[in-house]
Amino acid sequence: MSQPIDAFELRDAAAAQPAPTPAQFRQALLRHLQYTVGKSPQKASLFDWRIALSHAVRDHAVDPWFNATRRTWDEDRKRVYYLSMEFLIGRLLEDQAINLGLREVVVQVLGEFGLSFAEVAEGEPDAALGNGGLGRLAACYLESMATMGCPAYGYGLRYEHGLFRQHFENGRQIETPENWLATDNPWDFTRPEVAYPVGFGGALAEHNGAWIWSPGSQVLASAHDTPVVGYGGKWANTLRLWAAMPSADLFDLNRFNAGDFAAASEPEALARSLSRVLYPNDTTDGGKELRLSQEYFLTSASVQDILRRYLAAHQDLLKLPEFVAIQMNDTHPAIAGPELIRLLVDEHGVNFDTAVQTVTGVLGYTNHTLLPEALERWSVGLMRKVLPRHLQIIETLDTQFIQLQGSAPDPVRLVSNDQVSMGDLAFATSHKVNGVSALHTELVSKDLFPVHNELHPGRIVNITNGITPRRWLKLANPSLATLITDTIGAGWETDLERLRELEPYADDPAFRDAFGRSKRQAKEHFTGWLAQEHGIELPADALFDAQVKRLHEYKRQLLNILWTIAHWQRIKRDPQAGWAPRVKIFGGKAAPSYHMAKLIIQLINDVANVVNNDPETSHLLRVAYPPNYGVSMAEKLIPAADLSEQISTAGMEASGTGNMKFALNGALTIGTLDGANVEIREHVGAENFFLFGLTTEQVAERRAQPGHARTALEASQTLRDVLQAIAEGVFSPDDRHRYDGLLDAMWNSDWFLVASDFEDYDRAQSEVADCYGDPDRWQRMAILNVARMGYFSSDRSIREYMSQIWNVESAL
Ligand code: GFP
Repeated sequence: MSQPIDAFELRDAAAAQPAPTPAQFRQALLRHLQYTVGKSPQKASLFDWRIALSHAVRDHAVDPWFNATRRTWDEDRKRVYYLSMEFLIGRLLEDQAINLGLREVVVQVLGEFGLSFAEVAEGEPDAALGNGGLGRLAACYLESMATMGCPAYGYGLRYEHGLFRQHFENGRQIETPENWLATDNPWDFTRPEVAYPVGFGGALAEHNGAWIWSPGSQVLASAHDTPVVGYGGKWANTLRLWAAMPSADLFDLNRFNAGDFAAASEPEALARSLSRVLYPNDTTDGGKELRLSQEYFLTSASVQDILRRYLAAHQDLLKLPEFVAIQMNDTHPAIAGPELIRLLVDEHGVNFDTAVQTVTGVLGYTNHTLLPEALERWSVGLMRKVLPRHLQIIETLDTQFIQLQGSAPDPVRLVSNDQVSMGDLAFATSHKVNGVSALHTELVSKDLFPVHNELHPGRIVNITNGITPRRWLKLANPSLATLITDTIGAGWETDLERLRELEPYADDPAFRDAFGRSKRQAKEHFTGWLAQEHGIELPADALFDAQVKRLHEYKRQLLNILWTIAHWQRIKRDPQAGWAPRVKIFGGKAAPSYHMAKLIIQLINDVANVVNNDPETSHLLRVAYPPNYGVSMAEKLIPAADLSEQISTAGMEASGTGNMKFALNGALTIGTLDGANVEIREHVGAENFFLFGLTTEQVAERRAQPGHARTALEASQTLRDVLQAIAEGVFSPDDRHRYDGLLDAMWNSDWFLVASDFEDYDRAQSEVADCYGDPDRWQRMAILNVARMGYFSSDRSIREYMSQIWNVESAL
């Protein structure tokens, strides 16, 4: 008989593993190279080294991970579950090495083999499991939860192809599948034993007053875990990603043997499509059904896993809120409410009203946008087809919600005009709803959910977004991070308010010089990479003026490129006017079916083509648009930027987090009073921020004025000249009419108020130029920006979530 094994016989995981000596780490690395990868150092490729190194680093993550998991069980702690369709985690190797305190030893040991950490790490594909701010926020929050010792799981989907890969052909965006899983993913722990059936469609039947749902089809959700280690390696949580697995019977062996190979695999392929891509094009009915099914797939598997874990240690389901907090990242997982109610009522016999109360105690909902297009609405027909029992539950919730509104003549409905409103549903089933910046939360209360807010005062809270300083300063900007540590000592990494200690140095010429040198290093690092990777050469002594984010009309990349044209025209008119050389950097993807956003991308590339090849101006103005913007490009680009463009139409950007990353890395912001710009400006000081543009109230007033676009254009000769050049085909000589639609929108609708804000933006841009011409002043402002960004650490945000929404304590 075998001896029962205490897993921790292997090692006492509670005892912190001492940092390895270089000799020990070298041995571990070579062991993995030989026994995990099967290569000798002489024959190993960079790929082999990276896999071996990832395993050697990963080994150090396992103990804190075991330890945290075991302690959470032993101490019966409340856990947080963060449900998100996106986790934009990017690369993990350097991130984990930093958080585990291994970076120096890795650098040294790789050096012994003639390798640099940067070149080895560069081969890691970005886990592109997200699109923009929402997904990157989820990744920052995971890291902060681990750093703060908040017991938590991230739940998401393991998209085989993530978001698409972007490249440009004749300036146009072309999408191809992302292949991040094509080779070994060393961070992935496959858990084949953790698999849940998720049902779709089928029929409902009543039996003795209870409803029985018999799904028409089923797909298995199979778990893949990645440890998320906090800074200092004291705690680690789990990111659990679900992959869709067809159940074995979906493959038709008989048909296959009869030679009908494609048909034999079709049902299997369909099942797998659930975790193939993020954001399938949902302009078709099939696309919509797939998207809703993906959301349910994520939610159902996660909720089943959460209940299984809870029931392993408890019996009373009504105490769920004491031990479980589920955060819904936007409306995508909003089906969690009905799903939990369904499981409590149909499978555990809980009374409906009690189930609703319990579920509401568990759920929280973060709203990330006021844009109607992003507040999901599913047609009742689709819902009935895919999730008939959930629709029934939602209809009951709707009836209750109407009753709650008493005699209101026109009550807010969860289901209206044959559509289910997932925002209203998420609100109705959560005990707390949060906006992501002070301004956004105010608008959520006033404009989006005024009725809910009146019925449930106090349910809406604000938690301004944050970013992790480990990834966005320590990892991304080693030269600045080192300067900071040399100046104020270590510790700012977990106590970002300590950056305040840099303030007095803003007036110290020696520090200003060192600060300038660190910016220069970051610029050289970025331009070196850009030249090598994309063949784009940029002068590192120019002002780097960057706008990198998802392409959307409200974010107004158009305003930026129109101003760029105006600037070019001015330089051409007066080349000797002492212009400071500028590089306009753009980055970001457009949704494949978003025509106008794709046209704006093309315009940027067309302008780049003309401007960069103009011998009169190319030493003074360049436009760079490296394709396929993502986390690892951001890590190089953001530290290199001097100016951060945060120029959305006021009232439309919920928060922004890129704005925080740039300011923390010493870029000055040119921005509107929108999202978290408002708070950034308050923190860094109005005098250290280039403000322009209409306010949220003025935006509403302006939009109500008939013909506002034409009026604004008539008042701006500069902008008219720009539009004229576009209309004449200066940037599209092969197709003069390419931008007719865009010009027509500028003259006749201009919903995003590009024309209305143009002149003031232009004024702010000349202030930028003046200020950049005074390096001492610029440097001082940049240093003060860095020093005053402590508030925007995601540790602060997570602390607020823990106390205001999750009611959970740190285990550290
Ligand atoms: C969305 C919002 C942003 C916000 C993030 C995170 O991201 O304003 O900062 O969510 O809350 F729009 P994107 O759609 O911009 O990526």
